[in-house]
Amino acid sequence: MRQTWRWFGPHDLASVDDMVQAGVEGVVSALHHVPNGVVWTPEEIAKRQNEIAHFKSGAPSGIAWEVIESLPVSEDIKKQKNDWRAHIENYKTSIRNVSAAGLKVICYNFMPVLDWTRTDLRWQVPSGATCMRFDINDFAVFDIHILAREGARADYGDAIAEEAARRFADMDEPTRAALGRTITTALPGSTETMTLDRVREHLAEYGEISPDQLRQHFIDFLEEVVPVAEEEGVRLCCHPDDPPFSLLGLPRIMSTAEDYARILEAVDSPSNGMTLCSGSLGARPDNDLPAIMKRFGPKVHFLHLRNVTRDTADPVSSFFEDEHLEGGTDMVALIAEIVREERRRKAEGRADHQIPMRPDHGQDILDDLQRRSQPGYPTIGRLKGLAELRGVMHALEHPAYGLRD
Ligand code: DNO
Ligand code: MN
Repeated sequence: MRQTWRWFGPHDLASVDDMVQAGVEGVVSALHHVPNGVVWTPEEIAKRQNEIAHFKSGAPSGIAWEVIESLPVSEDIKKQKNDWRAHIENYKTSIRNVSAAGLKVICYNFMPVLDWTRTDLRWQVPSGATCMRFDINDFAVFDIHILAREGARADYGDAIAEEAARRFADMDEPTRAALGRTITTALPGSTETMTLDRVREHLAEYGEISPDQLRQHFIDFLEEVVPVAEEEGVRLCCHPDDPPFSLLGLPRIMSTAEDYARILEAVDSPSNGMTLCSGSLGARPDNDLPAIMKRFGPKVHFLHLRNVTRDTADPVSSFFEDEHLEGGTDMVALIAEIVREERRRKAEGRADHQIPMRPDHGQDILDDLQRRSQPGYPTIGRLKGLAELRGVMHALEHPAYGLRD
């Protein structure tokens, strides 16, 4: 695995110096200030590359921007409305521009309206560390009572709906407003909070779009952009839905192994691949991460490694972001499958035999607790995760003590 780290740019609390000290080999970044649908220009791309290439002192850092996360797919493209055709052309231009700058891995997602969604960004675990949590009951409070979406109650079982009613009654106004803000703040890289009316408008626009139709829109998009990626030697890799189930009645189509199989087969190309995010997919008990790695190995172009612990074994459950080696995913088994895949690629002489991996999120620990980083992206908690994952990787790759098959 190539050890990478997400960096939000010069405003990130972690500096380039910090990344190098953490043992980072390559950087994952994006031009968050460019609106969705707009072309990434060579100038803006070069500027970010230059920021990463230097320490605070101005000396060369020795690390480079290696993975794009994300080149966002606009809502217009997902809905095939308004400017979607122009946005697809812009997407192609951006692929060409980043490729000309040497960037060959592009992560994106196809989640309608909400990207990753949590109900608590600083949930405390017994040690005093904090992490992100998705609580289905709190989400139902928002959906049924705060947003008051028509028909919402029917999307939850009685137990959840009743618990949500109790919780809503117990919450004061500021607590309700804070919950709404947590859920509707477009994360990450942006601090834009959608008003409830804006959320309702979005939902209305998706009203008649079924999961199959959204999947078709996705395939239409890929049929346009994958040939350009192929020409450029660029690997596109779709991030899974997070959490991997429908929210607010919106279609979600990249939540399971079967969802990936359909999309990867529909547009079969080395440039159409997957971002294996163990924390996102792992929030569903029926997603077996080592098996997914084994099944899609050659198409896995980027790895997000983290772990979640679910409250229940139900398909739709509350969960929190646990430590990297704790939780529902057997991380050693998953990394073993990754090492096997990398060995196969190496044997084939593939240049991309090392798959870029980042410790996806981390818990806030030690000084992180005072620093208020971008939720999920504390420096020390992620460094801890990276170090643990690196340890597992070294052990499994060891010529004498590591994996034999
Ligand atoms: C959260 C991230 C996601 C991811 C996008 C990829 O931390 O893993 O927001 O960046 O979904 O497009
Ligand atoms: Mn992820």
